[in-house]
Amino acid sequence: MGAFKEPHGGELKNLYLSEAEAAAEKQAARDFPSWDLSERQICDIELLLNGAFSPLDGFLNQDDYDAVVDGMRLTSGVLWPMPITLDVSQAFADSISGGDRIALRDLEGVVIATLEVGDIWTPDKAREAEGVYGTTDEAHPAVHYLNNIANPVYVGGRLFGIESPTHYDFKHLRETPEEMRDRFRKLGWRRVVAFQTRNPMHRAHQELTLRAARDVEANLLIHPVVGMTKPGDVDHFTRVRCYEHILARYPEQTTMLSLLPLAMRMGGPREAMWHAIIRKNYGCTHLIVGRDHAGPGKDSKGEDFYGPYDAQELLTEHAEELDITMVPFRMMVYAENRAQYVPIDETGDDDHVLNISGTELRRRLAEGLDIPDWFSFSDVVDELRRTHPPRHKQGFTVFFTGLSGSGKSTVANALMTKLMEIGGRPVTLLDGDIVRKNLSSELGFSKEHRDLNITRIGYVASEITKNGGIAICAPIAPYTATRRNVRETIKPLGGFVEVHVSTPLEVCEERDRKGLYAKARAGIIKEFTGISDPYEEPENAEIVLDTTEISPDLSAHKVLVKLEALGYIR
Ligand code: PPS
Repeated sequence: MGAFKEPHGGELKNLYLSEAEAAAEKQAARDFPSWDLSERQICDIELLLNGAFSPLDGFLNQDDYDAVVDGMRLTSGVLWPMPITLDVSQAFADSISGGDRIALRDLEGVVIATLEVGDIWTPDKAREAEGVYGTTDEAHPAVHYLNNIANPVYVGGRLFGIESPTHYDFKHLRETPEEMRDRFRKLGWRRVVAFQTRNPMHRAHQELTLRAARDVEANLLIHPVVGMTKPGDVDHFTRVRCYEHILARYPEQTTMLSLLPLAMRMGGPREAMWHAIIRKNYGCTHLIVGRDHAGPGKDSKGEDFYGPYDAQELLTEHAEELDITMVPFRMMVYAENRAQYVPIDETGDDDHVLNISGTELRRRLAEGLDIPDWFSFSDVVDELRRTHPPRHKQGFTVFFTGLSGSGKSTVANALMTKLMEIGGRPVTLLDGDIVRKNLSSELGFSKEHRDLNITRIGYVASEITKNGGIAICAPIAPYTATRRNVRETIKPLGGFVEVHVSTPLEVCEERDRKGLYAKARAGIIKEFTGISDPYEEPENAEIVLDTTEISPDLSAHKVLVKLEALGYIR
């Protein structure tokens, strides 16, 4: 354990200009070329400006970038594992040169900082992926981001901070490194162990943090990431409410909760080292590093990207240089026979060990099943249940697709009435004709216009689903790719059930309720689906209904039965 220095953590960069300088710079920035920061860049810039990324004083220039990618160090020799780069479009890069000053704006157009442009270069992304993450497999979230979301050109240079990115949420829990050090100093916390997390905390986490703090005789900082975490994680609003409940369960005056607006890369060992340096900058003396710290999950062959203890090994290797001590985390499990949590390496053959995985927890939430007391605290579980209601309380979309005259609208109407009879959730019908009148009145029937029409329907349905309602859509939706996009937008927000109304063209044409087929055959209506325009048959619809032989009532009933089987109604 290294001797404690006061204040701990070494020199802290503060890249903000003084008030007067910032006012002048803001005025001058009106004439600078301007770059709108992405969500990740806003996270990075906040931590650059407030010193959490000390010793960096801006986005990396090319020689530092090369040194970090290849050797995990800046050119000065200081350990720095993660390339913090400003990625911009080719067009923007072409409009600036080294020595220029550029304005960096948040999503609302507020100038957060200016950058004195240093190097401008096109990185070899495969080399960056291999060097930093040890893989070019896009199943790794950071490699996916690098290849598909990040812009192609990097701009390095010094930053001049004008104002901190705005946060409207949990202001009372957001400390800068300087504020955090001040608080530790004021409270006399000479040794502080940080706990990094991107998940809700349950009893096992509390047990292990308490043990870690006791073992190294330190106070505890719960320091969850609230910037960008792994896609699919529990949203930070829910998590922070859970952390607030759990905080109340630590012995008084021992533990603090503060939020870290970091954009994680899920970079395993290198990310663990980055986390350690950041926590040192916040004034912590220790960091808990567990099994598979900042792990990205499985690669495209189903193998782990990193070994479970690679992160601990890397930190051990560089322990001398790090100026923050790792507390290796032993996984805590519940031994039912002892009615207590114990480190897994202290369990024996006689112990009956219980565990609930993240996947199992999500299943129990989705199905409204019991989550036992030994696993979590009731107020934490209540909080999770509020934002992860069981399926019968979630919103969902029923998306009918089929030819004109196939019976979509009639079945959709029957379904709507039956769902309203069941009650409990508001039901909205987005029928083809209704939408074309109220949402898409300017659109025709070209592929482009049909796609736009379906995208709009998908957007409205996604909002309804997100807010717990039922959306019934009944457009022709002739294109597979567009239907898939709608599915992918809605699926993470609730249920999505595609119903292919497969009534054959001959039957639809025979019915010809609106006389449109006759007009299409006569060439009076152009681009008519099934006659002079394509209909791509769905391959993965949850339900296929041919209304030639069955009534609308029975058709709607079949949809209800499916919704019941999936758990969306009961
Ligand atoms: S799409 O392709 O999903 O955007 O079509 P949609 O919004 O469902 O609109 C289909 C209704 O518009 C009438 N109509 C046509 N349909 C297909 N092709 C052409 N060219 C066309 N022109 C007008 C038709 O009444 C469709 O209604 P439904 O209820 O499907 O019969």
